[in-house]
Amino acid sequence: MHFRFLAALAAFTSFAPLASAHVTLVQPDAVPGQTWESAIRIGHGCNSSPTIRIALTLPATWGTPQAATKAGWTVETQGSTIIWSGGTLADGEKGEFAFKALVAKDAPLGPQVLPVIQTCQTGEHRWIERVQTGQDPKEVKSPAPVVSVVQSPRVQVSEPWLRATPKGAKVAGGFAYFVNPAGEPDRLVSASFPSIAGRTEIHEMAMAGGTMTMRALPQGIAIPAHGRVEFKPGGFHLMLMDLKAPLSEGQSVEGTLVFDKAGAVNVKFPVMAIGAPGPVHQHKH
Ligand SMILES: [Cu+2]
Repeated sequence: MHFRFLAALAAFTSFAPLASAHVTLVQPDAVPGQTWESAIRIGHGCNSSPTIRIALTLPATWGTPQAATKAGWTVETQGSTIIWSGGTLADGEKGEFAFKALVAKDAPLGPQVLPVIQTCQTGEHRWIERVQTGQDPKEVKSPAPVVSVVQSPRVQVSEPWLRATPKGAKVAGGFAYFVNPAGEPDRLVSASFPSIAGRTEIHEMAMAGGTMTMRALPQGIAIPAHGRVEFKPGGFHLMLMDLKAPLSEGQSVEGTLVFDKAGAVNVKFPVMAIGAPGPVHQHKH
């Protein structure tokens, strides 16, 4: 089975620093009448007991789901439920379980709850609760993952981070991956961090006459259809300017990224050490 796009997506999203990760979807947007490729991401076991079985139920009106093979696990489908079993995922380990399904042509737009039953060697988690409108998601103990049925899928922002700054610094760098699941290009046009920066620009580093220089991209940057763009030290970055205070490791800063099509996306940027190359490279893969 081919999970071409998802493989690319997962490679860049699997280690995203998720706050109190429960069970989440790698690609949370699905389009009516189109094949939805996603994966559920398991963040932890049950009270330190490893996960040994996962059952995910998709809407009954959608096409029969198909799961990607996963080394060490057996996959079976019962109606619209996919069951992974026979493997072991340690409590502290993050796991992704990929699948795809055809979204019903007449699927109503909006959020759709997907129940997940996670069985561990000892105990289980029933991720079946729905977050009610107006309710703080943090108050819900076992929220089910939610797929958004949308007319066109939006760009996803993964692994956002800001680099800590030395005392007195007036600028800081911001980084993330942008993955565009849509068949149309999108464009990151601007960014802002009103709580800490007077203004923010989109920059690139480029060789000019043998030296690395930085230049502003006032038109922003295109995120190609079914493509991704990586912001990282030494390459594209967000440049936070007129800093109101230094950024220190461990802090987390709210930013807003504005895309042509996806609109304004609010993102929490954790602050990493001054020398940090980024979250991906800290992982021992
Ligand atoms: Cu810059």
